[in-house]
Amino acid sequence: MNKMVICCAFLMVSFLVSAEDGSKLWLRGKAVSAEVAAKRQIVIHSESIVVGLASKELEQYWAGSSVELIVDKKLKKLKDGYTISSSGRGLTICAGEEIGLLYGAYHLLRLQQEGKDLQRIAIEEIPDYDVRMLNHWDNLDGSIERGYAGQSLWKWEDLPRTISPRYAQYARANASIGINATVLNNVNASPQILHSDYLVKVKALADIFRKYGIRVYLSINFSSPKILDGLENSDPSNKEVQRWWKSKVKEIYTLIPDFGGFLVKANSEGQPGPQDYGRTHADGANMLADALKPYNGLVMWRAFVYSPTKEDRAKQAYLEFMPLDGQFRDNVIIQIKNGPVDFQPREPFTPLFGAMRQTAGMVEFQITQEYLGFSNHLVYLAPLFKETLDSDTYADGSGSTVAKITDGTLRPAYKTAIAGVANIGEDENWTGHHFAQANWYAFGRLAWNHALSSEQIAEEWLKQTFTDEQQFLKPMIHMMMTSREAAVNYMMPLGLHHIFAFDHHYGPEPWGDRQGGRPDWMPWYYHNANSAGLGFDRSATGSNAVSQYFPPLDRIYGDLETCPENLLLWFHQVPWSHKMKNGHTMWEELCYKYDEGVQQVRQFQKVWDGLESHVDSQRFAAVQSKLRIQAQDAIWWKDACLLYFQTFSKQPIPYDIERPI
Ligand code: GCW
Repeated sequence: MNKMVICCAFLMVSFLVSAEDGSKLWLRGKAVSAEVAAKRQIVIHSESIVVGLASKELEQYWAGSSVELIVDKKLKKLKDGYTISSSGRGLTICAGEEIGLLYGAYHLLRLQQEGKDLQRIAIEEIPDYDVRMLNHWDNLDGSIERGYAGQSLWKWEDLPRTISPRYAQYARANASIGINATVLNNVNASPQILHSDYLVKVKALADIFRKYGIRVYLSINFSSPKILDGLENSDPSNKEVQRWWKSKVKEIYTLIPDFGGFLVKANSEGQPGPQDYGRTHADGANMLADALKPYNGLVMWRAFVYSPTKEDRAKQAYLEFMPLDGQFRDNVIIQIKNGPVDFQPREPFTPLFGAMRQTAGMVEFQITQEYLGFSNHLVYLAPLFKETLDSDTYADGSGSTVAKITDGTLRPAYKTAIAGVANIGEDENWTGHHFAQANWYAFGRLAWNHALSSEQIAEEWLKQTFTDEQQFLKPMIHMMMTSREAAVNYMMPLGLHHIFAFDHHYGPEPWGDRQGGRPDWMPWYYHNANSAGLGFDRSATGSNAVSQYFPPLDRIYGDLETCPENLLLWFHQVPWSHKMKNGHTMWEELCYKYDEGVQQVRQFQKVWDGLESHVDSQRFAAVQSKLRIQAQDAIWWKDACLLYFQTFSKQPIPYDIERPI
């Protein structure tokens, strides 16, 4: 073979391989043949771009009977949802808003891809949250804070003149799962994003996303007036500052008429905020809310605040925000992380949910796996999301789940919302790990309908992304469903938290101690290992964080005997010899849990290896090598943590578990 031929052969192979890559996400429907298309009609009655898109998707991929798409503005109760019904003549998708037809079209295509029976359909879908939003922690230099899937998708240098095809692909993927809002930039926000030069770039993205029903939001830096335009300060009570925001907001809406609003991290981890001028979070949020209100814009004001005071970090958001309850404008929503510390493998829900009675609150989840093995570990997050959403706050009596508190059921709100910190980057497969795509998918599906089960979402996703063969689905659903608990087991079982290596948060470092470092950034602050035991005493004898929960949770969490064992070391410092429900001592149980995590990942490897014939070679190999890393990391976690904690427990590691290396 001459060089040319070899080269062509190589190109052919790489073309074939890349045809099997993960770039298509869950959208793998096959284009229908002209013959099939000729047999059915897709009927629309609207000139709108969104409806046109819905019809185009169906034209291309829908292999069933004819479909008629109808917008009926009277169908307000559907919000941006839809109905799908079948009759002798075919199917009808009805929606109160045009975007509902696009969502309905994707629903049909999903059913088709899943191989569902499409003979008789009667579907009504109304989304649980008004704003279903991704938060990108993307910096203007292309890096992503806590991003593990390559650089940012947004090519700020090239915008607005060069438009990457991935912008539309991104929007399409989001629309297919009902995500309708995106915050483009990091909450640690550069003031530059509000510079006119950047706003035209933002507009270019907004123009693409609009077709898919997605509104653009921006994270703002509270000091923008001062930094960008040299105002004396950025004090929210300064009239000039208020005027500055009003005119900035006007400039934005002139370019982007459907702009969503601002996301704000203020007086948190060194970011500027109203407290710099002796004002409150409410003063700051309301100033922005007033500027946005004429355009129906929203302010998502984050409650992720803590500082190295004597007060338990887990209590600080509540302490800072509760006194402000009732002071926020109706277009402000307090964006609250699911747990009170920071996206740990397991946390109880943040007690602010339900406690603020006159202020809208929304959940912020982290889809990117900052604390869950980056894009190396297979950790399916739907069970974690559901754990928070289904948690009963007891705020309005039993049944006041976080979901019902935030979706408007128990606390009617101007707008309801839910956010997930995105795990998306420019990697070919978008999310680094092929299975991390499932977390993007699951977030969107739960934001639409939080009653869906994690299993159901896993099954849908697997069928669309891989195959609907039962021999593949059964073991893989099981793997996905147990993967979060496996990660908890090998990283931080029994309610341990934040014993990660400093700053990057990848591996274990329970021994970590930096001279001069902030105590609330040191692992010992959280694990409190000593000869007496292990864990953070948040009961009445300790920080009394339990008192921030409604009865009976305060008592349940506060008592060592009734506290759920999976949160034991979150709420209590527990003696090494404490008897667990299964008869083990706490120390033994810790050992067994770490070991169980390792064994679970080993099992994941075996299962995956056995499924080779069901998966294309490229994705098979990629996942296989990631699982290898995960297994090694699990052992690393187990050995490091057990050997370290053993220096305090002074107990042997049980002989029936794998010995530390
Ligand atoms: O989890 C922590 C991260 C920071 C992040 C911060 C936040 C964007 O380690 O990187 O900053 O939370 O949520 O603001």
